[in-house]
Amino acid sequence: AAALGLAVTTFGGSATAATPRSAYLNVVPAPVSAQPNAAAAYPITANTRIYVDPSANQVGDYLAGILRRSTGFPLPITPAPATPTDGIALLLTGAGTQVGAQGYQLDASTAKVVIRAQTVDGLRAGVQTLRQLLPAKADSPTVQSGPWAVPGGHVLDYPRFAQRGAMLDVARHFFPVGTVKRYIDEIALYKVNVLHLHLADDQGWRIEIKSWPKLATYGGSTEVGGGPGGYYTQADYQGIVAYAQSRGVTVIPEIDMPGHTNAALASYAELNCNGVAPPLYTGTDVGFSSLCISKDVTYTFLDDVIRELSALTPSPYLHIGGDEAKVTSDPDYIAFEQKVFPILQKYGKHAEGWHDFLKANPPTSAVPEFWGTTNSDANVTAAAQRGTKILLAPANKTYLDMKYNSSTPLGQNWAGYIEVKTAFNWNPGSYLQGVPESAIAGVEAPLWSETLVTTRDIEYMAFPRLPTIAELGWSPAATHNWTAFRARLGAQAPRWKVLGINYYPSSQIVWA
Ligand code: TNX
Repeated sequence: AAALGLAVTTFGGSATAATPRSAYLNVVPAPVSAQPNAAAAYPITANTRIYVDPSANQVGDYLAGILRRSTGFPLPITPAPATPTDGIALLLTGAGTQVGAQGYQLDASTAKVVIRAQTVDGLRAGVQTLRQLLPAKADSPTVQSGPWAVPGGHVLDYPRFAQRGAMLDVARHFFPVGTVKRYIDEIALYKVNVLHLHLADDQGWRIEIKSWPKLATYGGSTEVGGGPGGYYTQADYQGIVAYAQSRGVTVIPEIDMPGHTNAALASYAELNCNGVAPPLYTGTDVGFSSLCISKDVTYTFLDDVIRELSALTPSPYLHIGGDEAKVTSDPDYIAFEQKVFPILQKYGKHAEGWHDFLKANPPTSAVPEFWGTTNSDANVTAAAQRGTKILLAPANKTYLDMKYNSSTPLGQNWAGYIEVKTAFNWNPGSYLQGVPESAIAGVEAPLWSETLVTTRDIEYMAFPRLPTIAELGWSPAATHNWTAFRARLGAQAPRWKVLGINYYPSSQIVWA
């Protein structure tokens, strides 16, 4: 056991039974390194100030917003002096170069808490760690009684992979803006930095396109099961993008093509090869629709959609789907993608797409999202060898819509059952044959919504697997240890209860 008061910790180690487990050992995702100092603690009080480097004011506002609600303290935000001697300081100076573009260091002593980073995103990551060091009630939406001790210690932390993503399918069932924002808050807590929004599929088109208005007003007017559906106005979408940005999350929008397009085909007869619009679709089949590859209007349409969506999207990436084009021949598929890649380029965007699109030879900068269920794919390996970065979303590990087991009331099972241990026990750095860790852009957890209707449904499937995939994307491989993780993850439950997050109480996890 570590000497009293100062422990150098690794996350594979076990805590002694006599001492309560330090909050530093329970942070998810596991930091690169964390050293609790049990002799010190910083008490947040009615006099605490939040000092912020002025260019990071938004991060100060975010932290203050959370802590004012639960503590009832004023927590004024003040421009940071060069060397703060009290309070909670968020500084863009003095971080070691190891923290890189997304990392941070955190020091909590009796006098103060200091988070240092090289970027605003790094400070955001540090603030999420600070939240987890505080008692769960610090996340309460109503005023609670203290004390509010930040336990003493030091953290040095930065991500293993640059991209940690969550995908939400708002096409099969539409989710209102408030639900999407809530999900953004939930993923940000685990340092997930990309929200991939699946905005169009057979069952619904969910984003207003001014030059093709019926896409949203008609194509968005239903959903799986025949409900009323819905869509985001461009203002709604910009609100989502800005909200995400304020939490360090980049939105990558997806318009799936050439398949998964029934909602568009139903909205405009001229997009169909036979000139006849099919009816709207409210079932759950896949692979039956295709844009008309041979018609010029198809590419006028896509130019308009990509132009409008690009203008609304700060991210350099647009996701163009490309999966399950089962009624499109390979030559047609390739001809189609070869016309779409230049449109993206024209609007200054790189393509992200389901890895199926590799058969059409996308530019090296395009990012294939691997969703297969085996650990080898010749096209993905060849692309990685050409210098393309791969996003990993293996369906049998990361799909949050797969059932946990045969009695899970929601979800599907075509890629198998995914209990928490299954989601945890794989190594993104060596998962795909012939794809080295250096070729991995990151990891994403997709949540398809054929069976999901409410916020509670979303949360039940995402928790606790979303934090699990976030851990694989952020934490160093050296911290990967199931025995330690099942306790560390379980220690998150009190916070989920405070936040009202619904979750699956897996018997594999040691719940706090
Ligand atoms: C496959 S994964 C799909 C989606 C479905 C999902 C259901 C992928 C790229 N395509 O269209 O919603 O399975 O699990």
